[in-house]
Amino acid sequence: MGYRVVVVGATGNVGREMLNILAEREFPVDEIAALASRKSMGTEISFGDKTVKTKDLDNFDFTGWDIALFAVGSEATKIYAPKAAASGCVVIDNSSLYRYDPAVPLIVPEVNADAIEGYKNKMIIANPNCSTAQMVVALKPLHDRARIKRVVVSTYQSVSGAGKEGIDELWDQTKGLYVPGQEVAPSKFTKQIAFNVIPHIDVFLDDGSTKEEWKMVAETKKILDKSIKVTATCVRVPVFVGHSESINIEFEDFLDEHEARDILREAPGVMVIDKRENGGYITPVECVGDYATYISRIRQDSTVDNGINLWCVSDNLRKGAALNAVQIAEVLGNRCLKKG
Ligand code: 2RA
Repeated sequence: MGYRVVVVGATGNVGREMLNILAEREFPVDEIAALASRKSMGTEISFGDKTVKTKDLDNFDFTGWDIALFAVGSEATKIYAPKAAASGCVVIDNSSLYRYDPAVPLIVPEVNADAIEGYKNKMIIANPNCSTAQMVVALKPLHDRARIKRVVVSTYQSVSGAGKEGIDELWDQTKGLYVPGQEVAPSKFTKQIAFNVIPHIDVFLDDGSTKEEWKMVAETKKILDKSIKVTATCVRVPVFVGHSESINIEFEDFLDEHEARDILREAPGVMVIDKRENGGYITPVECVGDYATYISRIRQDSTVDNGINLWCVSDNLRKGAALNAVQIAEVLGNRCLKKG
């Protein structure tokens, strides 16, 4: 006996990855429904070795369906997630709409799976921002050992975080720089992204930070520990898939870099690639399509009493979105929606 699973936003990058990962991990699916806007209705999408045709989200009845993985923006989520939840279908939402709602659990299974019991409040579970997910996977095992006081993170976020349009803009601009007459002005991003970096993701807030940076602070506190001080600088870089992060961590207690490396090697969801030699570290092009949160460059920060620096890379469409959502569904199924 399996589950009747809906993927909402099946034609987008994250929606397609949700279907791929449900099949890869052999999630027990009795029936799958791939939903998209009316204009995309009938689009054939891969689901393992099968294909499914998209149905119209607007007319879909969620009654009798067990789990709905949402991969659409907050506006559409605001309309359809309550409909699904009211029909008794548990929503796992990748948008930011419900992440900061105290009644809605915000889950990274390797970090706070126990909080999933809160799904009963609204029949909704929130998936974190991609840049948060990989970071808390890295922080959790170290926090358990030496209690983190403060985190300073700089991100190097790929253009796929901005959707298909972000990917297209990098491709078209890069091509345009080499093919006369095909120059492409910035449209999705505020400045040229090809061969450039942009220290601005999402909107600016009154304190001078961006909403993307605020998300990393707020979500780390909700998922891991509200006492941890977090400051972030989120930067868009000309990489198609794979977010990278330089993370500086200050602990309550001293943690030796060798012990930190050993702890991370054993941590769930983590792969350590850390040799002090050419190529002894992870780069984003190497993480694409993987499940792991990769960690490299683990070293003492001798400028403070109890500091560690590290480099963290993960596929933002997978651990940063679709994989984490499917892992939440696995925990939900195993702990809360037991089938005969
Ligand atoms: C980005 N984290 O990278 C945001 C949303 N996916 O653009």
